[in-house]
Amino acid sequence: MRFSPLFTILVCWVVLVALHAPAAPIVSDDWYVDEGWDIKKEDGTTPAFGTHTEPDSTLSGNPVPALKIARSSGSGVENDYVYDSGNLVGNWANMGGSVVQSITFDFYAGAGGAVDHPAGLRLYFKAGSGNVWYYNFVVTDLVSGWGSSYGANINPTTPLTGWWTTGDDSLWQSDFTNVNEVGIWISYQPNYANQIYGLDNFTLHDTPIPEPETYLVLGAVFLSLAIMFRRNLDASLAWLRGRFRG
Ligand SMILES: [Ca+2]
Repeated sequence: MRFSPLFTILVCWVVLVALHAPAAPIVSDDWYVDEGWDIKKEDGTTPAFGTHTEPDSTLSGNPVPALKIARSSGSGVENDYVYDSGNLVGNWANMGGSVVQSITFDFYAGAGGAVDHPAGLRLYFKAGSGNVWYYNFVVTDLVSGWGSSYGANINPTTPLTGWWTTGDDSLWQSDFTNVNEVGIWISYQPNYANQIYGLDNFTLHDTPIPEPETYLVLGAVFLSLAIMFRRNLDASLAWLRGRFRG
């Protein structure tokens, strides 16, 4: 089977674009200004164990500035919520109405000590019903310093794998349209002082983030196409070179 050089180039381009298509952001907090986030203990009381500073330019971020979370002393297991509630209007509060499909964020792990990651990290949202929904991250997967595009897929009609609540899990669909808080739950390293963490580009998207399996499938498809089109591709590149040469 032979395809024209232009057709081959077009197919390769479409595949490459599909591989790199980013999720479209609905809302994104980048801390270029104070985004109005807050911090509290896991039981809801304040002051929290840690402090938050926004915007903070000492952590860099992508780009500068970001939100800084600091824990100056440590005594046993301590958990805080770092969250947005005051600015939950429109798309933030009604994630079902705006059809949120995923949430991603950049996270800075700078605990110091033996490892830089926190003892625990979850994405969470709290609904008007009182339900708190969590998505756990494997903290050993977090890179030291800034790591980008951590996140989870989320769906307005069905709780996706990974999301859980200790409350009534039949309320997912209605909880999704009545969000009071959204943010991260962080568990500090026990008994370790001067821990620094950070948050940037906390974003709600209208498309899912690709799972690693999706990349594998896309990779396999691309490889098959590459093998199929190899001869055509060689011809296409020669054709292109010829065009530019002359
Ligand atoms: Ca930023």
